[in-house]
Amino acid sequence: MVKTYAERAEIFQNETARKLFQCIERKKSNLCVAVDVTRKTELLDIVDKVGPYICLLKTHVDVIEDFDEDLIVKLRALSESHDFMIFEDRKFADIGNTVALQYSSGIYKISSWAHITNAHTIPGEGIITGLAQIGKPLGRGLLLLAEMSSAGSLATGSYTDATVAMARKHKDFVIGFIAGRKLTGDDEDFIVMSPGVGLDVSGDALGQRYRTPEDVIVSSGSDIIIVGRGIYGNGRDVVKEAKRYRDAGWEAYLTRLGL
Ligand code: 5IU
Repeated sequence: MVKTYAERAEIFQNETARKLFQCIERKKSNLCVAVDVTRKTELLDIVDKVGPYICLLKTHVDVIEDFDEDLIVKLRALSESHDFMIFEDRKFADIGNTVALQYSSGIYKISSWAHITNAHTIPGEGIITGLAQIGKPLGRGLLLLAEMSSAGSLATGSYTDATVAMARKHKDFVIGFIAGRKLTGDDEDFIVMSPGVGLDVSGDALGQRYRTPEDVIVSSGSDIIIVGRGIYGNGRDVVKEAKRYRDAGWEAYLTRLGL
């Protein structure tokens, strides 16, 4: 029996994972919007429009040219008023001591505002313990990059398996994976978020590959679809597209439950 988001929300050890699944259930949305734009006002405008339809906002804060503290204040206010969580797609990849500094310090102070962030496992387990030193006391959650959506990704096979093994050792802080499919059995509770989701095109000119929400959620057992340019790309009606992906993601989830 496939468990519902509400049932799984009760199982997680990690507070952020529990809150995210409660939010998904409340809003009937497994949609995460990835907004890769370079201006504060543009980012805030898109987030305000898509906010009602998403459970999670994915940011790349280092591409914002006019970044300042005020952006974080406003993003947090939108996260409260529209009821979504924030995932900074930082993809940490250094030794534990360095990532702890990158997570807590510098200009962005990611740990102070991002409920969720993510890390490559190439450095080994120290990356998790380093990030956990900062994130665990704040109740944050970490996703490990077990697979990538881009063509020719090296994160496959034994690399993906070793990533899952690392996650199992840190279940209080590692809440799941970025991957294209469910990687563990139903008895284990990890969240799978899948980027590379689009309904209209099959890829971009730089190696991105797109699959449909149905493929990702029904056939591959993923939990959350991550959609970027399919929603805010050139000439698109952001609200219309956000609703369309929210509906497609939820339909796919109901199909997976057999409803
Ligand atoms: N992203 C991927 N693939 C991955 C990982 C992250 O596309 O394997 I890890 C990010 C990059 C971008 C978003 O921020 O997800 C997808 O955006 P588009 O839907 O616009 O391609």
